[in-house]
Amino acid sequence: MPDGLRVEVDGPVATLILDRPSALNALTVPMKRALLAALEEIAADRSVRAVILTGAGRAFCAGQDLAERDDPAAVPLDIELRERYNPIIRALRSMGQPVIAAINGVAAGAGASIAFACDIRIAAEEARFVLAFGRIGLVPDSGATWFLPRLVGSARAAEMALVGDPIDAEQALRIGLVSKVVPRDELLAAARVLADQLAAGAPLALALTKQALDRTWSIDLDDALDGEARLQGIAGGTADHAEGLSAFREKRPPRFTGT
Ligand code: LHQ
Repeated sequence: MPDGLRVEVDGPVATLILDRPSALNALTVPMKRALLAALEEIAADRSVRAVILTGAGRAFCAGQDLAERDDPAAVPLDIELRERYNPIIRALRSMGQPVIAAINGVAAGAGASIAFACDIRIAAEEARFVLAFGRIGLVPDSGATWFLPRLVGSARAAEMALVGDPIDAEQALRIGLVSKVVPRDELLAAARVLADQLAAGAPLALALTKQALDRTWSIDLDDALDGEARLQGIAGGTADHAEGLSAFREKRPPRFTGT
């Protein structure tokens, strides 16, 4: 693929594969554009109910392509972030469908940040996370400083961000950065099992659940309780809620339609 991203849609599951294995899927401008466009397209496609994000070859993603930064025409870093990285992070959080990061190998720099921004992370035994920013005199970006303390707590986040030592898959599992570790050749199958499970869920309820979880970081308990009641009012009015109740009564699996 010339833009370094493959998109495979199989039934209700879209798999996005960062595909520049010779450079460990380091992100170029065309890849970032393609990734954002794919996320926006999927967000608007009601037939896609779950997303898997993974990398080709031995890496998940090595972050920004550093060779690209040597180009005298490269835009300043703050512009690069505002215009190319931040929209990807926002798209991952605002899309209704759950996104599973299937971390097949090293996730470094903004590659780690993108994994942090996904809803669920599962990893191959070979996976590792490297907050590589400090080594090149930069600060963690693309949401890393926001997601990491929330995922692993402030003490571990500070160590990862300031020291920058790689965190291997076993450690990542122990500190709650990933929820499952499997052998590499089983990773995509494990991601697919999870994606199918999510794809069988009620799409609107899943989208509202994402919203509710994200909101909790900036509100107090009273606001959370009010917010849950508001979202439940919406979910309670859907055909999927009625279908869920019918399926329970009839002792059969529900068939959700996203309405
Ligand atoms: C790479 C890269 C890479 C190009 C490996 N670029 N080629 C946002 C705003 C704008 C600008 C600045 O950045 C940001 C956010 C960021 O993402 S900053 C952080 C950028 N990423 C890094 O600093 C990570 C750099 N890479 C590494 O530290 C290592 O490659 C890791 C730890 C990822 C993997 O190490 P190894 O497994 O030992 O692999 P390797 O180093 O031998 O890499 C294999 C090849 O991939 C090699 O090419 P070659 O032609 O020699 O085989 C590397 O040059 C290439 N590569 N990362 N980011």
